[in-house]
Amino acid sequence: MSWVANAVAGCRLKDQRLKPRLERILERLSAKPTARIPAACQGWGETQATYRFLSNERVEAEEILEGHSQATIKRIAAEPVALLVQDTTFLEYIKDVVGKGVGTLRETSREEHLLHPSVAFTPGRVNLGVLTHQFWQRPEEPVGHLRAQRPIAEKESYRWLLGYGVAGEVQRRCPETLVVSVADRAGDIHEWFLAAAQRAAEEQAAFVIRATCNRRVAAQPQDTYLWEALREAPVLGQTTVEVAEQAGRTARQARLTVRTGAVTFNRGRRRGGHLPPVRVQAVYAKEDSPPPGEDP
Ligand SMILES: [Mn+2]
Repeated sequence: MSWVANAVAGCRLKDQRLKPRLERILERLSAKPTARIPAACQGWGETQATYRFLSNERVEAEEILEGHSQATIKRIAAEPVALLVQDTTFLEYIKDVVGKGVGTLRETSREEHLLHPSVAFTPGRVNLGVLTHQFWQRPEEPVGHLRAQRPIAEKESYRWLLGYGVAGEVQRRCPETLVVSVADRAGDIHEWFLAAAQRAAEEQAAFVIRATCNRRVAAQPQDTYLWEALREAPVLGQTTVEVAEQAGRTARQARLTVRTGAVTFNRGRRRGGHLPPVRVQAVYAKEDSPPPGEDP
């Protein structure tokens, strides 16, 4: 079976007659992923049919993704390690507000949507597929100090917890695979560590989250900070990474020393109380001898 047929087989569309259409659309768009719909489709009839499908009120995004997600979970189950990478991407639609035929006047409205998918990869960077997506529009942003007071569920950081929940569900369904939820600095939130610690063992996915701040950690004889605590931690080994060129920096290979240690993050302050302290395994990678004049 082709991957497209495989991805559509598990879809439960309300109108099952639409499945061949979905299969055709996936074939066309995956063959030319950067093309506009008319350029990806073959002929005007097919283009119109695609637009009809996409504007069909009875077809939900979840229903389209479901079959592909099921197929992705099967691929994950066959791997020893799967990385479930989540991140937020911004989709911007510019619409002409003024109709055609009114001269050169051009007025546009901007509509921004946020998309937060979980995509599965092998450690060798083979894409295994998309698991879930969260799609939303930002409500009017309250001013800064009000924003900090909102409970986590109302904040966008809640997306990361939902993403970790997805990883836990995949772990439960793929007990032979080490499932690792991966996030950039936006995922460094105390609630995530607590959620991980509180989950039942069979759905406790591992996680790798880039640290965003130098948190206070519990230590004897007195508390210290994360970077300080890890500077003396046991060395796991050395690794080399490619450092990309940037303004004021030439590309180079950086030799990193990797250390690891268990640390306890102190309780987190939140409106109406504190979150309990939580113990995590921290990994510290540092370039020991950067070229003269360069930051490590
Ligand atoms: Mn990001």
